[in-house]
Amino acid sequence: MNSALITGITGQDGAYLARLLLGKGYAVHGVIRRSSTFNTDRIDELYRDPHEEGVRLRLHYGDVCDGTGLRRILEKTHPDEIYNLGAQSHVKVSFEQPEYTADAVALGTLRLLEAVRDYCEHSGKAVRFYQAGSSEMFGGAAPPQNEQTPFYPRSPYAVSKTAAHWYAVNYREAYGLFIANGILFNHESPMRGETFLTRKVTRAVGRLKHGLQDKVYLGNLEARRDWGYAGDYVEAMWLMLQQPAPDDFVIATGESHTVREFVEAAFGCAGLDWRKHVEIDSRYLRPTEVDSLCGDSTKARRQLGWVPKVSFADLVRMMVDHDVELARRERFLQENGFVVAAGALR
Ligand code: NAP
Ligand code: G4F
Repeated sequence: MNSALITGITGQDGAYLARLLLGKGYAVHGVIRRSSTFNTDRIDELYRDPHEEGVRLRLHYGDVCDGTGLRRILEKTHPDEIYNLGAQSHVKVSFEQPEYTADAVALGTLRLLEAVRDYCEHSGKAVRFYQAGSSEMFGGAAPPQNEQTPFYPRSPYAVSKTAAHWYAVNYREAYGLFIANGILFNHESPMRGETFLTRKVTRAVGRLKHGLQDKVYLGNLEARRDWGYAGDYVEAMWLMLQQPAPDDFVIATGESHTVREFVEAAFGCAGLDWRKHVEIDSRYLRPTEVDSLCGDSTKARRQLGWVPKVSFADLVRMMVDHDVELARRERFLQENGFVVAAGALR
């Protein structure tokens, strides 16, 4: 049985990837952070009591800021494939916590690569490694962006992801490790974190529809993003590790929309007029913005045979339908005297 180790398994992509790999018959090991509240909502559906027979999903406490712990997890789990998804992944937050972002995103990757380098050497095992790179690394470079486009990072997050990318390239060249860098453009889903633009908007649409709020405050409406569906993107991660040789790939739909267009589409799905409910709050603006991302994934389409299946319109509809239903339940509980904690209904 193939086995995979996922850092960031409790995040959006970790949850979709774990589901994909379990479906393919893998044993899946996930690294989770100790937290004073439960942080496993997204994978609860996949989780079974480890005392049961034949359990294939196991969770291990760890943190990409703790190299010793990462080494111990490698020794315990003996993975064939590692997916390094763990990160402080919010661009705006990275301006407020640049040092921590660098520690988790750039140094976190370096710590894991160092552990893998030593593990491969002493075990003789050829572990395959996926590094979660980002289109934010292109930042200020003009679209369309592909594997040849020079990086121009515009946030502490993007600078850290760029460092992680180059660490990965260096470890591939220096030590002959199988390391693939995915350069993924924005990908979303009903499991997207609630403070990213798409989910913030679709959550607001659901709550507006059910009379639970009246306004939503946003920042820059003119930025363009190439938004795809997370379920499609984790397939690309897996495909990268099934190739005969490691390489780097841009994963994108090739279609971009402004934030304003996303907002219009999402409100439209619920029959609402966004102009009546959206207000601008400068606190959501970034000191340096990435104005326009639109990916050219020709290489992935040719070499991996990867194509995105979910269109922009279907993605917006999927997220709005999910969040309108979520808000309906929240309203029902409120009307029946329950106090509903944010996230409890996810
Ligand atoms: P996400 O939902 O924010 O999930 C991030 C995951 O990393 C969570 O499981 C989080 O744990 C974990 N994490 C955070 N800090 C950690 C630390 N110090 N040690 C160990 N784990 C830590 O992000 P995502 O959207 O799934 O993205 C997955 C990866 O792809 C990230 O590296 C992100 O930067 C990158 N990426 C995302 C996109 C996108 O559009 N989604 C595009 C390009 C690249 P908690 O649950 O405990 O917080
Ligand atoms: O949803 P966002 O916060 O995503 P962003 O900054 O593009 O980053 C995401 O995608 C990257 C891949 O390109 C990942 F690497 C990264 O981890 C993350 O998943 O913002 C999208 C756009 C930005 O231009 C932002 O300025 O929406 C704009 N925006 C406008 N109002 C807002 C808001 N973004 C957020 N989060 N909240 C707002 O109120």
